[in-house]
Amino acid sequence: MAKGESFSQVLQRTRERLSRVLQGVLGRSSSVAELLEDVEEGLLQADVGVEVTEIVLQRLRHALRRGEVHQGAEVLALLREVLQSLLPVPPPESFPGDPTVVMLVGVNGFGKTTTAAKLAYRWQQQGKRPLLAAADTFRAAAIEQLQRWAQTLGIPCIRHHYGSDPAAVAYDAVHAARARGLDVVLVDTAGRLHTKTALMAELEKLVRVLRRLDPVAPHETFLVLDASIGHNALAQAREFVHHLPLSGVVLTKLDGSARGGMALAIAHTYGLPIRYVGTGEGLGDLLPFEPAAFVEGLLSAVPTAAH
Ligand SMILES: Nc1nc2c(ncn2[C@@H]2O[C@H](COP(=O)(O)OP(=O)(O)O)[C@@H](O)[C@H]2O)c(=O)[nH]1
Ligand SMILES: [Mg+2]
Repeated sequence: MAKGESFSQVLQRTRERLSRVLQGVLGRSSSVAELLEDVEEGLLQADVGVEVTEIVLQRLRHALRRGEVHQGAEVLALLREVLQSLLPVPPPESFPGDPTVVMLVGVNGFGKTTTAAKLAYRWQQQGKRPLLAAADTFRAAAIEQLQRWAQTLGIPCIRHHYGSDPAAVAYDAVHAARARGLDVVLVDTAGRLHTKTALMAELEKLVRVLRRLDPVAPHETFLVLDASIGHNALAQAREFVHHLPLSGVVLTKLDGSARGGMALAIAHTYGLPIRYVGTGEGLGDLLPFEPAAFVEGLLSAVPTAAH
């Protein structure tokens, strides 16, 4: 089982793309215009996106013009501050339900099923008793995949057969958790159906049925986004944002991605906090999101004198 990496490690490739920003800020550029150009190119290359890059540039431009910052270290400190201010601080983990219901939604292949298993593992380590619900009934392989994770973890997995109603699976899962006194139900869902409309209708029904059992369920609905796809993942997931009561994002596959800058675009585009980050395929490869540590990981290839 992989031990899990730090932000500094998983952001290495993104940081390489940002090196232009640092070179610019820390002295390469001979004028303010050149500095801003270096920052712009670096941010765009790391997939921060045009809109957020423009916000960052405006803040820097403004501070430079008013003489609030002058030299490299000051500009860098401001840059850190601006980037961090763009990342909402996630709420602390809490388990208010009986059981707490956590739903994972998102495009096929983005990492929902793996994340369900990782969260179950994480909470199991904290002494919670989780249960997995196989509500992606569109693909037989998805049910088996979740079942295998449940076996590895030694926890129950509620499953019906392929093609059955996902809302019925979730309903049974909550009942089973209550009957067995379990704390958390993780609902894995489909990322693809015959049409997008059908998928959204199915997920909305899932929420309605859960609310019949507990008016405030699902207590968390996480949108799972694939960092290796970068900005494009945001466009692909738009439907989910419009149809579901999302409470946060899990950004998967940050390991090996040079597009970690998309984390900054997520908050801006969706107004959602990132809650966890996936750093590999193993059960332990999940980090709770921390804006300060994340920004530090983005910009840490800096000589200490510049801090
Ligand atoms: N490297 C890496 N691979 C991941 C991560 N999360 C998921 N995957 C892989 O991505 C693929 C799709 O994941 P899966 O959970 O089946 O996606 P789903 O279709 O959304 O349920 C699998 O091969 C996973 O092992 C991650 O954080 N890092
Ligand atoms: Mg899946």
